[in-house]
Amino acid sequence: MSADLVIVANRLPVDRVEQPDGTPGWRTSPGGLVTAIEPVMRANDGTWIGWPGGTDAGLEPFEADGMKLVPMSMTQAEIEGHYEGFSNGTLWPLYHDLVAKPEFHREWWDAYVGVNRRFAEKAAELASEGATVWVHDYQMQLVPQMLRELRPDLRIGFYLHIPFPPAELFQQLPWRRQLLEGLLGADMIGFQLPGGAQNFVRLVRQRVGHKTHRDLVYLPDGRTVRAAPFPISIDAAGFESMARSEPVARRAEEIRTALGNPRKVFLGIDRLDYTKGIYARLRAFSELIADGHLDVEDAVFVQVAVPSREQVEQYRILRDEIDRLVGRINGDLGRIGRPAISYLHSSYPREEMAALYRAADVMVVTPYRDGMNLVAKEYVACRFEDTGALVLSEFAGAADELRQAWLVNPYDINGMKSALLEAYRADDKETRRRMKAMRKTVTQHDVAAWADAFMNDLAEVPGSHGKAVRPAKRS
Ligand code: GDG
Repeated sequence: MSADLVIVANRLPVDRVEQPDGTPGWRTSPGGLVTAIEPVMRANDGTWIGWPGGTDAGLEPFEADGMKLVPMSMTQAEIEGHYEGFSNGTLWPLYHDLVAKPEFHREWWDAYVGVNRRFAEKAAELASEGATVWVHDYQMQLVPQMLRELRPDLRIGFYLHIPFPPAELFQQLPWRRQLLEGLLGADMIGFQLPGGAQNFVRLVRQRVGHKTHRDLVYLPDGRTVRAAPFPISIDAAGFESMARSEPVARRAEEIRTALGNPRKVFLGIDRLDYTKGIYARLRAFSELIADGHLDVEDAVFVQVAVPSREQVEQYRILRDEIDRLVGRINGDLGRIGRPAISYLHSSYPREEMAALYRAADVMVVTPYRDGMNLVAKEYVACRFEDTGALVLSEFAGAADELRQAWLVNPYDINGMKSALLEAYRADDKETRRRMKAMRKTVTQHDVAAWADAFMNDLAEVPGSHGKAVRPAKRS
């Protein structure tokens, strides 16, 4: 097996499921990344290397939905050190502006290095002569350099899905230089926003001492590395057509009926993560009820919190805090059959997500820091009648593009209360004007445009290696 395009990501784009006959099988996981990359994968006969979850060893490569997938096993110690530890206990909070305190443990770092090395070796083994390898996200930052050493013929791209922090924060990392050098193994490094790319270039200049000019880094070996923003997006047309479908329309009606047909439905959908600002947003909403600005007969808040990283201590604490807050709010402010907050700790099929987006009048997305936030874009894509209001944190990458949202600072509870109330009270003309503009943005800059832009630019980095893999032709 040898491939002209290899994707390296911590996770495979499939989940392990039990089939009706009890045997194990695979289901494509519904993430936007798969939708984005699938067409490029098909056009170039690509191979995807990643961890399928769990500790099964010796899994064979297989095909799912026409994609060639190569499962990488992880031991329990690697899951704890590399994934839960260094990736989600060190890098995740550090890269999200220290929303939680990152922990630095040398044995976590060692596990991270070991897993990155194994992934790099697998990519080196599978890539054809001059192939393109696209490495994804914070769990894999050492792969570009390790791979470059093994296979100097390759063209290597890296994309970071989360923010890249300012130098002042990044500098805390005991392994800062290794991570920068790891990334510099790539020909091009993509970030969500221009700020992330600038932070990176500045750090490389200061910490590694390479010459830089604008978005280019000049390495002593003659290579040039480009660091540039590529804001990610969604399959906007796919979401819209799902939202327009008859079953989703019916389900949206059912949801509103089940909620007691309130005048307005507020909605939050997030992985249960401390970066997402769920606690503060629910407090802001509940204060509006307690203050008498909203009434539980008129307004309900549906909060979907998708289980996430449940083995990590901080996530367990957060879950308990939110459970308690919701219990207290509903106990204090709810009436029989009218809770203030309808709280769901669960994940749902995509159609159910579309029905929720369709049922919601005010979508509330208030992370303290977020690379992009696809939920905000999905809501916009589903509002094909140009109705509905989006309340969006200034600190989500999506705020750079969705300027017509009601933008808020999630640390400012009073400001958030005002924005929620304004969005609730806004007249049709105002919401329509804003939604129309946002829909234009999301439709034009969809995930296919994102993947094409990345692949095109990677093919054009001056002095890079490898054959160019071109984006898939799209109809
Ligand atoms: C990272 C960055 C960046 C959620 N619950 C369910 C479900 N989802 C889907 C959503 C959306 C995706 O998961 C979540 O994406 P977000 O962007 O909102 O957030 P992260 O998970 O933190 O993603 C982020 C992203 O990577 C992409 O680069 O935007 O900033 O943190 O697509 O719809 N999907 C289904 N059931 C659920 O219950 N089917």
